[in-house]
Amino acid sequence: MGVEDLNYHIIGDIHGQGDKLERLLKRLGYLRQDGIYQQSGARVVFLGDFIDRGPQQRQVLEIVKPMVEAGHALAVMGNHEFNAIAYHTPHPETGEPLRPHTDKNTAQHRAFLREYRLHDEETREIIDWFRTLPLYLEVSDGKGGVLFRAVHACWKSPLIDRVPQYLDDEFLVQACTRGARACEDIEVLLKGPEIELPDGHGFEDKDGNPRSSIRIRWWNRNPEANYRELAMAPENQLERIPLLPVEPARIEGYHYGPDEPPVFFGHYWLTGRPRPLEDNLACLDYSAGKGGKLVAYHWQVGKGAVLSEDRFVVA
Ligand SMILES: [Mn+2]
Repeated sequence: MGVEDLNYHIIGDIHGQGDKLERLLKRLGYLRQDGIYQQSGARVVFLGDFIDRGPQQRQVLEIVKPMVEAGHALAVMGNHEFNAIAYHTPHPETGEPLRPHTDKNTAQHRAFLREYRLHDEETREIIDWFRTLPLYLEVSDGKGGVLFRAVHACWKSPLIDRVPQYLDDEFLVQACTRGARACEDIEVLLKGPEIELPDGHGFEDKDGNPRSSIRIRWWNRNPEANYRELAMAPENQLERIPLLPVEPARIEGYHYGPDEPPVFFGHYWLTGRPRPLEDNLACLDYSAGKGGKLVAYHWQVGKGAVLSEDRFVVA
C-alpha cells in the first residue's frame, strides 16, 4: 500500500485526557497491538497540546509517542509542548531556564510536573521527544502534491517560509527572547495572532485580567471585518469590543485563500457542534481539556479536498 492510499485521522488538543483519547482511537478503528495503537492503511495526525491541565499526562504520552515513533502517527508541536521545552531547558549562557519558573508558569504546568518530575531522566526523554516535533507540516499525496496542512494555531505563509520546521538550539533561544522576531513568529504559529484594539478600548479575559489586544479569527475572509467580528473573546465581553473596521495593514498576510490546501489546527477552545470553518479550514479543538469533546477529522482517501461536517468524529 502506498502513501497515496492512506486514510488520515487528524486529532485536536488532548491536554492530558487519556481516557478520551483511547475512546476516540477505538472509535476510529485503532487497536492496541504490542502496546501501540494502530490501524492498517490509516495514520493519525496529532495537532499538539498533549500535556498540561488534565489528569492523565503519562497515559496520553505513552499512547502518542510510541505511535509517532512507530510511524502510525504524525504530530505537530503545540504551545504547551513548546513551553515545556523552554521550562525544562537552561539558557546556554546564563543557565537560567528559558521559560522562568514563576508561580504563573509553574501553575500552568502543574499537571505535567505532578507526573513528570523536574530533572528526572524520563522527563528529559519526553522533553527531547517534544523537540523532535515539527512546528508545522504538510502531508504529501505521494504524487508531488500536498493533501493537507497541519499547525497548532495559525498557518501564515510568510512565517512558514522563514521559521525552521524543526526547533534548533539557536532558534529555540531566539524564540524565548522577548522582542525577537523568532519569538513573535512562534507566538503566531503556536498561539495565534493578536492585534491591539484602537486606543481607549479594552476588555477582560476569562480570568478577569484587563486586555487591550484581541486574539483574532485569522481564518475570517470578510475583508471589511470589524474588531468584534474578528475577536476571540469571552461572550460577555464582546460588546466592549468595538464595531470599528480593522485597518487592512493590521491583518496583512493572514488571508488563507480558498485555493490553498486544507489546513487543520487546534488551540482555540471552540464549543458547539464541530464543523469546518471554511471548505479548506478546520479547527479540531473543541475543549477536550475542560469538559468538551475530543474531536477528530476523518480524511478519507480519494474523497477530494472539500472539508465536510459529516467527517468529524467525537469522543
Ligand atoms: Mn494550544
